[in-house]
Amino acid sequence: ELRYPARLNCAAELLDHTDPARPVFRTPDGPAWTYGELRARVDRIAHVLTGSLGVVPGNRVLLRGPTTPWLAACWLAVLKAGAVAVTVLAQQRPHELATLCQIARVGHALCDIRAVDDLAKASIPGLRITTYGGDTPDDLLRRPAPADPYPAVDTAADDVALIAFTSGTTGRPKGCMHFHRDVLAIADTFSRHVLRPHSDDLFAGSPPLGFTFGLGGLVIFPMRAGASALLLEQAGPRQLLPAVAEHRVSVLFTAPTAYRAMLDELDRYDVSSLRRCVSAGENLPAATWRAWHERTGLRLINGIGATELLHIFISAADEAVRPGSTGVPVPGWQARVQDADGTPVPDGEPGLLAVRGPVGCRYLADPRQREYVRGGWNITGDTYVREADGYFRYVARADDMIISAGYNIAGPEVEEALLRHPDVAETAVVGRPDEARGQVLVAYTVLRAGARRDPEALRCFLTSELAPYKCPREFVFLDALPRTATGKLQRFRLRTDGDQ
Ligand code: 3SK
Repeated sequence: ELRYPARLNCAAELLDHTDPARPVFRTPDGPAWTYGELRARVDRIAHVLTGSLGVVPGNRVLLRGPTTPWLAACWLAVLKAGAVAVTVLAQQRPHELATLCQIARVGHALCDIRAVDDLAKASIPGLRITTYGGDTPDDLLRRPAPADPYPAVDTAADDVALIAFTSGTTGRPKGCMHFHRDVLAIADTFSRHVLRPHSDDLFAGSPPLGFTFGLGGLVIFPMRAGASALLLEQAGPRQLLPAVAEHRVSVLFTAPTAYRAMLDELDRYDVSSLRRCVSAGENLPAATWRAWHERTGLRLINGIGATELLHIFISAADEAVRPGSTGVPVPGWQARVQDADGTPVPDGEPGLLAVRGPVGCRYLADPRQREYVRGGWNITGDTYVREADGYFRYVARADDMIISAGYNIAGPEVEEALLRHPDVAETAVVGRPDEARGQVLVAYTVLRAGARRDPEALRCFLTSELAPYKCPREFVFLDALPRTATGKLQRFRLRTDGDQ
């Protein structure tokens, strides 16, 4: 069981336990920041925040900008000053930002000068915006501030440290509150027991810091281990491989689609520095796991996480990895599969995934809290099967089961089979209403460069892989699948306006 002192400031914990001369953040072009330099910069920002900007403990401070050491420093400074960091994504547009600020009652914003236009356009009443990275005297980094260390505010372990928004594939976004102890708990469970980082590891990855997958993987986990991170503003599959090769990245965080996309370019880069590759954000198809293993010799670490629970709670590494399965509950977490009434279902049968552990869902003033937390369990909205030996296998999002002519079909199973075809880069299989069958399957597919759009070839391939009733009625070819800003597939858009 994890035990933390009753008074705890997680930013101070992350900053104060590593040799100040060790590197913490680097970027592709600038010199590395050491832990000592980071601490001095965080302290300076915290002085400005609580001095001229008038922030007091408990105030909510929005953070917005590309993935840079300065964004990470602002996040740490807000927490060190006892305020609450409200993390958002750079892609969010003015009307979305206005909604998030209203839900989280944000009073201050620290914003990269390059990302300020949309925030200013949102015209949020009462919001005081301070930019960083610019050259005006009122820029956060140019304001006068004492050079003394900033004593961390004496927060309680269960004071709110951050509010992260669910990406919301549908509906109004939900703000998830997380405590100071939660920040350490994700490092002391998933990172410590599954990832097992070394202090000389270099982390990198694609998820932005506004997505807790990225905040954990690029700031919290490396800092908790006294390691360092390469922060990339552009971190698509095309940028990741050269960055891994050039900087000798050892721990990589990205989504299944990026691993699949990187396969095409793998031969051009030396990725021998990689030790750990984490895949989360979406289900990892076994075909992608096998292809990555074949080409790199590395066993991808699959994981399921949620913004509500801050990070990954089911996973497996090394020899414990089983392709096609997510893994087992991370030490410190419990998981089970239950029916809609909360009764556990037998092993081998599909049901709702329910988890509990050191971090829980706490929506900010949202009645949907009652749907997510039932009987002390967090109901993630995923359909899973627990195998007899305790492994958890993903079936589908609970609302993504397709019922066709009386058959229950999980779209991801058909997708998994289609991904075994060499021409298929990405695919999403959804149900379309049909008078005779209730629903029929439609496969939206992105082909690899140069491949021919040949629905008959795909149909023929699938009939050798799956029972005929699981074969899509229609194949639609797209240049890209619709995704949220955090990269999650928006199936509802395919169901409603798939012929866009
Ligand atoms: O939402 C997710 O999929 C996720 C995955 C890993 C870690 C954190 C999150 C929010």
